[in-house]
Amino acid sequence: MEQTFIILKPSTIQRGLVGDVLTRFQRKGLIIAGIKMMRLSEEILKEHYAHLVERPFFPSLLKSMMATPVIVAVLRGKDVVNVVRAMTGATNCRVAAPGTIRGDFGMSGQENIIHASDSPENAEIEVKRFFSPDEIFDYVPLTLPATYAPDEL
Ligand code: IDP
Ligand code: MG
Repeated sequence: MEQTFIILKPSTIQRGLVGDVLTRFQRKGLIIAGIKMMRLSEEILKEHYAHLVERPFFPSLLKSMMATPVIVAVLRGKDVVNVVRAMTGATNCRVAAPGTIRGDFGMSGQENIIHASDSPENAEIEVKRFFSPDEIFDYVPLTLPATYAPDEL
């Protein structure tokens, strides 16, 4: 089954929203294949946000992402990359649709609660960037046959 990678950003830790955000993914029927707390280094952030390093807001983004440890997780499910991006919502929380995580929990463009991989290719790269193979678990939740039709599995 497809995997995606998420970061619960420092603003989410600071504001006590970790449970609320994770609950949404669990209620949706996604499998948590890996989860841990870690501090992000400048080095890993420059790699992860390579597409933004030249932007004027990058120093502020770096500082924000290093303000506290973060929670990183690998979620598994059918078409999970697109499902999680849709649940995440637009980058700026003030524009993100109500019902999305950013739309419901935030007010900022930078402090926008969560990172989620934007393509299956990037998801694979990001999972490898933040997790070692022994930190990701293969198991079949008992709820799986009630979550999908047989031909979807
Ligand atoms: P995404 O997180 O929705 O994929 P990206 O464009 O990849 O959006 O940007 C990565 C992160 O950089 C955003 O989630 C946000 O925290 C931050 N960011 C993006 N654009 C801006 C901006 O214009 N001002 C401040 N922070 C920004
Ligand atoms: Mg992005």
